Amino acid sequence: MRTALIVGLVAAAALSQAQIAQWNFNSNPADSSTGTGSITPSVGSGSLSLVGGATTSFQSGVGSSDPAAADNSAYNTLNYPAQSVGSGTAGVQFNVSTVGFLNIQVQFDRRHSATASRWVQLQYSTNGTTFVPFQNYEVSGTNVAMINGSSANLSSISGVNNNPNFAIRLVTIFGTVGSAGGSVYTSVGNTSTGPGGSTYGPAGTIRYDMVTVSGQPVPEPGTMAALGLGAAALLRRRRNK
Ligand SMILES: [Ca+2]
Repeated sequence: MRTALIVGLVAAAALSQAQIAQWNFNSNPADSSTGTGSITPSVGSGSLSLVGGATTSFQSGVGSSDPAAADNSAYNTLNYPAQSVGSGTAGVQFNVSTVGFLNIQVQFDRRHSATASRWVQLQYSTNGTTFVPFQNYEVSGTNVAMINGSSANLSSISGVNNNPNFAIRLVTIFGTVGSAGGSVYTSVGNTSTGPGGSTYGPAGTIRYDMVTVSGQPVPEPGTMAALGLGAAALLRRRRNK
């Protein structure tokens, strides 16, 4: 058992989490307006697209985890489906190759306006076309401030490792206060515990910033060999005791 623990610690040290791609949505170079920005990744490479009829503009990202001291832009999505239509279909899609990486994780900051859906869902794809629901995120209370560090740990999904077709979607879904699902969107501004919420509207906005895909580099063959030799040496030493 002790040998396995030591080998595990050595392996973990060799495989620390690294950023694969990140979008900070800021203009590059910075300009004087948060109403402009960029959809080119600020770290790594990948592409971004809109799904289900959503549209976007750039808006201020102030309050997000973006360390930019000035000109912090965010990706402001709107034109979501009408009430009771299209749960899980509209939002934004990020395509990022995970070739060379495993234990994939996703992190993002978000800000829902009062009339937006209080629920978003992260979906993942291993082929770029079929998307699988993975995790739901609600807004707490009627909070319309930036919510930083929403995350998904996809390390249990081996199919997303080392995959050139990996993609995620962040889409709005039906849900009531405290419970995803059902047949209606519930707005952030709806303070009742019942379904619906007369304030929900397609013009409600969900603003994203610091969308980050990270993973652990797949060990080089040399590293694997060294780990294997280390394990073998430890096992030998243990057997000789
Ligand atoms: Ca930003």
